Amino acid sequence: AAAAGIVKPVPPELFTLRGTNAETVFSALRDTGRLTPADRFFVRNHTSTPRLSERDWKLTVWGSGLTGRRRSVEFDYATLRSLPAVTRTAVIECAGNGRSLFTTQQGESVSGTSWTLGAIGAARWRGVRLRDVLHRAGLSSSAVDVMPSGLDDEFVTGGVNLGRVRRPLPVAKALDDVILAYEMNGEPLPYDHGYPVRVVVPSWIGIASVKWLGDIEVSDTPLASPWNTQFYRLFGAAHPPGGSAPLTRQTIKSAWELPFGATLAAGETHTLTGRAWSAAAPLETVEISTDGGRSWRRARVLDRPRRGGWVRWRADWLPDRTGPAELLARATDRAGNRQPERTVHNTQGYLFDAVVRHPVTVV
Ligand code: MTE
Ligand code: MO
Repeated sequence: AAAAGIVKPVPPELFTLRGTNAETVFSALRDTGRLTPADRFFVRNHTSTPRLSERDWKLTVWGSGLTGRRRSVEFDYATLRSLPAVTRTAVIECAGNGRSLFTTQQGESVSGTSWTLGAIGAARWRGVRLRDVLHRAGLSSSAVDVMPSGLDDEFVTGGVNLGRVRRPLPVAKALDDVILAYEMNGEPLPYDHGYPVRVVVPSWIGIASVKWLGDIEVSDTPLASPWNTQFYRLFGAAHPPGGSAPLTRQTIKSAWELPFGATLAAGETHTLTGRAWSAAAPLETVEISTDGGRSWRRARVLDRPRRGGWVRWRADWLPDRTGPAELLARATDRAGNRQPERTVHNTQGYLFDAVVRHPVTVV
């Protein structure tokens, strides 16, 4: 199948199309390992995937947060590749992953792309440390914010041109674990995931991980863009007027590798699988309930938990009654974060972390 503005094939057994985006069918992860193959990795495009070439590509690092009189430094692709390389596994998850559940599960209305739970993937990213690039460019001790911006088309919404996709990072995060990646799972980045170079900001919401990187503004005064002012804050009655502070870290979730509304036979033991992840700390436990949350038992966690990665889990279930049923899973991490029963509403539907009531039918 072809999708507007996405280069890779997006067959319906692997992806659900949502506007200019493709959501991974969560149950299609069942036969994958801890890393999500690029051909199943969700795509979130504000406009469409540009087909850039590494020969013409360059990165411009500029702004008042650089030292000296240069205030603008260019890196071509070969120079970037000559810097020390690092490899890191990191999840990229859209801030709106799970958004449709505000409506289907909590009866609340929200705006934005109507993801279920498949706006997430985990990959092994190879590239250079943003820290190394900033130091080579001449980072000043007075720098406070660093703002990568993409080479895809300017984003126009409601008749207003918001410019290139860009979002500031505080310099402390930029110097910590952020990488400029040129490989995904041992291959050059696919076009849809930011070829030739993207930012990867571990544990932060997906918008921070700017694709098709073109320039980085380094500033000695705070920077803003629509992606940290009008979007990616919590708005609504339960939040400060004007919204919360800009969102940074992702939250905690779990999901069954089973279609919503799957049919299961009564009187048979089913080995059910899923995944759980938390941005704050390694996963501790995954509990499941098949009686609507009255009783819980532990699922078997199959992977060694790591911060910023997900674990696969497994649980057997022998349904004894036919009819509609709900499967619940609840993740807890080592910092004591646990999925709540409800997520506090926010109008743009970010950071849904509540226990999902996954509908199935027993026949
Ligand atoms: N970077 C650019 N340049 N343009 C975009 O539209 N989308 C962002 C981010 N980086 C985006 C971008 C959002 S909202 C998310 S969730 C992630 O990329 C998705 O990364 P993926 O498409 O590789 O899965
Ligand atoms: Mo996103």
